[in-house]
Amino acid sequence: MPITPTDKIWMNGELVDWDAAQIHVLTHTLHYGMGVFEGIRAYETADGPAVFRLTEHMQRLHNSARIMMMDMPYTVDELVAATKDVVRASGLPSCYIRPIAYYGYGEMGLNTLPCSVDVAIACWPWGAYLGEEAVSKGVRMKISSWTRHDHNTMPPAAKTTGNYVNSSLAKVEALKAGYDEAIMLSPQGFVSECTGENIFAARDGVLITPPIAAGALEGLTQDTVMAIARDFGFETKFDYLTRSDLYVCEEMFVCGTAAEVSAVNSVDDRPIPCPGPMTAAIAAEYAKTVRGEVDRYKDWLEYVD
Ligand code: PPE
Repeated sequence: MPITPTDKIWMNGELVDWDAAQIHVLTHTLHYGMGVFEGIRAYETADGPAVFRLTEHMQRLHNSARIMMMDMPYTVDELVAATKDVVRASGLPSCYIRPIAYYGYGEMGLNTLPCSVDVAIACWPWGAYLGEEAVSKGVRMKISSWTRHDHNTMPPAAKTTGNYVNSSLAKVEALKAGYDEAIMLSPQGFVSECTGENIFAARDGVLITPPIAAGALEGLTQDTVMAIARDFGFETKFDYLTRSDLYVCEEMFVCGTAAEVSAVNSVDDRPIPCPGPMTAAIAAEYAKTVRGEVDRYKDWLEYVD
């Protein structure tokens, strides 16, 4: 998906011009893939742009860094303030925000301990992540031939740049085969997540989502969806799912900051009712929640001004 440039990018404490936000070709993370990042959205609200669950995203960034033994040079509060500066500087009413912490230039080799950590935060306008069609018709899913990382190989609980090599292999395979998105199975064969979204599937009226133990990222949208579902009186739980559970589920959707709540219309060409009633209700409520239109969840909005 193409990037539309904005004016400024925050780099190591300063707002720099978009085109000046460059790094050296010998930047450590470019070679070894050990960086941590986030995907966040700001939405247009009646009170100006607001970033959805910003502090929690920055806490997760810090947690990813802890898993990687990377020393974060900025506190959560500093990153929150920097994000608001970037969004404000863009003048955009809504945008996608990409913070990244990476090992910079100056060291080579696999010992990361002496490496300096650089941090950047950029934002730009980003539309429907799984395509406009996906929103109206639902997405076609394929179980990937690529297995999700194991916890003892590449910790999937950390949002690490290198983890996404696995996601990209699966994404391209699925697109080439004519599907919209891939579903990854854990090394034990359980449903894990998609290349950039968590999964919910309904069995016997219960919305089930795979746990972190199955290799899923601890999704903030997943958490938002569970809160919204409970308000509607829908039962939700973390549990293991097999591919057969997906083939016979009553309804299914995937969710993430970029993808928001996207209904699934088939898995491996087995049709799934789409959008299911719980999916439709949750997707509509999610759209209102992120825009500050649901009083109960207003605390999740962090206003830029
Ligand atoms: N799993 C993965 C693998 C993942 O990348 C994301 C976010 C999620 C689950 C959902 O997490 P959350 O956003 O907290 O609900 N994926 C980001 C997009 C990745 C990309 O660069 O593309 C996102 O949604 O921003």
